[in-house]
Amino acid sequence: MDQLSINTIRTLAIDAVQQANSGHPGAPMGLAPVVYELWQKHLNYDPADPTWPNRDRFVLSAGHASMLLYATLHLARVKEASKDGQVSDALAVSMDEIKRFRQIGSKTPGHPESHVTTGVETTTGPLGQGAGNSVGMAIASKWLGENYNKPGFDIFDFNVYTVCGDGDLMEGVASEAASLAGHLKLCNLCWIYDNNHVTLDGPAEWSFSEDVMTRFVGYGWNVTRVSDANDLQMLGRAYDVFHHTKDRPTLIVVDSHIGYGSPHKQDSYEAHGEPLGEAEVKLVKKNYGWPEDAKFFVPDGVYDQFKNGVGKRGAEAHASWNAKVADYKKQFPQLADQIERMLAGRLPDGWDKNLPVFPADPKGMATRESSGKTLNALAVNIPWLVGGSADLAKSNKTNLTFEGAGDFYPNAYRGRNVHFGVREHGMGAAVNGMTLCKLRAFSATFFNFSDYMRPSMRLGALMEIPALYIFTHDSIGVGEDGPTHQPVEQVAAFRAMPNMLVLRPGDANEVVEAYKIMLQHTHGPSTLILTRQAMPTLDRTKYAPAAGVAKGAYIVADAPGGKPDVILMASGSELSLCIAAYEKLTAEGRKVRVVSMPSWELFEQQDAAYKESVFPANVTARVSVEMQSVLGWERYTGPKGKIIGMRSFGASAPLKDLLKKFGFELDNVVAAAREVLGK
Ligand SMILES: Cc1ncc(C[n+]2csc(CCOP(=O)(O)OP(=O)(O)O)c2C)c(N)n1
Ligand SMILES: [Mg+2]
Repeated sequence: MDQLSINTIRTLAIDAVQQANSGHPGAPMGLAPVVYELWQKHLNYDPADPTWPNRDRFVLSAGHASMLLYATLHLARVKEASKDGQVSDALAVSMDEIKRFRQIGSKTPGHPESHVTTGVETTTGPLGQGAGNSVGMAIASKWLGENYNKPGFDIFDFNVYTVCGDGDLMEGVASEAASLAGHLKLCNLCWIYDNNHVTLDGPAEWSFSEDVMTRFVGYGWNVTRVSDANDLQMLGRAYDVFHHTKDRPTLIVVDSHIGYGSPHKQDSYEAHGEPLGEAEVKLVKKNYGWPEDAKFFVPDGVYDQFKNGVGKRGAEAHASWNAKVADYKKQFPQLADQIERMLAGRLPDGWDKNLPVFPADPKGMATRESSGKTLNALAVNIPWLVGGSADLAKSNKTNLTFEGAGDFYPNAYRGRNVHFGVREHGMGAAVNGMTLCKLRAFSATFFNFSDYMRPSMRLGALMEIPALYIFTHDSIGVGEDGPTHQPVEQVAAFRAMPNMLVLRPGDANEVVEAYKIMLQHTHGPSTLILTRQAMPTLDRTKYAPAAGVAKGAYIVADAPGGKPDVILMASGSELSLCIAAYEKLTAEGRKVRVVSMPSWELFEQQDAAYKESVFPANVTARVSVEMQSVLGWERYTGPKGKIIGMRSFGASAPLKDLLKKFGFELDNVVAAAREVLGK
């Protein structure tokens, strides 16, 4: 029966790829027994409720092998959950969906997408990302266990399993993640390495010859090997080794054959990413002892096999967990309430109490400063706001310093400050994994190094998860560190990213408003962009309240009667420059409006009437000021406007010299306004 079930996974993958005439049959054929043994005997997973919070997480980092996952979800009869977490009787992956593999609107896209298919724990495909996510999930499991478990009540102790290929292990992000996991001694993490000696272009030896086992031993992992992917007993033993290893993560190296059973394509890159072809499919099926002409065939007893394996084990484990939680609720109602809210993506009552209010101050402070104060106030109110920086916490001002905040250290997993080390990409992937496990997780680094974590941020956006990416040192305002550290094109690039909420607040009180928006933004990530250098805190009795941030762009200062001749617009540190220009031009008798524009995305969501009220079509004299690439500002300045921004990399010099060189000075803004006014 085991063999029949394994071959069902294989043939479903083969048939789906063949029918789509597109996809990757080889890895599912090689790995079917590995995944089968895991799901049947080890994975703590209830197919009747794929939202069970303490389920083990199964991550397919080798996302191209998606049919391996879809076939398993189908055969285990995993139920579908709606976006708000309601589980229905429908299957997450029906046979019809398998037949619609890679077709428009199907639940079976080419690579697994967590926001499309129930049971897909994270979106994978860009190699290495799933591995990185899995470290975040393991961090989350440890953090949750440490903070919510009580004697006799192990509410959170889930394990995280990740299937990685050669490609995953070649990627830098997986190396960062493995290094971090080893350092943190995450014994709840198990990576399964598909050592099949083949990659896309050809034999793996063309490009990959390091000793993976020694490398992982060096990371501080426990490493074991299974020399035959078809040996269920040895696989079972390897999983047992993982269960018994309580002081480090485990890597299981599995020697497998890509395209297993294919007479002409086994062990060849040809099995990697193309359908086998009708003739070869028949030969493979013959090899498996399968009816040659049967397609999408599930033999009698296979569904029952999964039902009696993972299904039964999962249902029992889930039921005993439910009973435990019912008791826990009685004994620890406050903690239970926290858990319930956290899992539902809600915030505690009073989550926004005691937020700082910053008094007007011409000298003001850097937005990284006001961010640090706001983040700390929020973290006091929201116990599951957890995160850290890639070794720049002191510069990012993201340390949580209130009493009891604590640090997340190896074997001391209670603290709120995670030290990601100089691993931006690994941090991005980990924060996504933590967020997928319902923590409100944040990362932090210099904005210029967003380039090092952008692939993970992009997946966060695709997955529609509320990850919080905090960046400081957001422009040439960095000064002497020079162009290697001065972002120019990054804001434009994130504005171009679908589903990414970008916020570049213009003073301390806008920072507070930005955080409020981010914390309430549940269906996508937020990128918060902050300065290193001080900027004035605007007098909000004189200028409009910072609450306008919620609309993305709002009028901060205006001409009498709301009838301006010229509009100055800015985000971030350039807002105060526009205000200064406003004062000067107004004193000259000109009619000026200043629009603060911390978020294009939020502004674009407003209705036409609001947009027109901020940017009346008949006011064509407009100037934008932003210490970032000019790209895109013409949308708001219009053809007759002027854009003050960056058209080159920055330079290494004291800030005042840079501001002069690149035109971010009062006189230049005033001159631009006069120019567009034509007088
Ligand atoms: C970041 C990234 N780069 C490149 C690819 C394209 N790609 C997909 S699979 C693959 C080869 C991976 O080889 P391996 O992990 O050994 O998978 P196998 O062929 O053994 O299934 C490549 C280059 C990708 N998906 N992601
Ligand atoms: Mg390979």
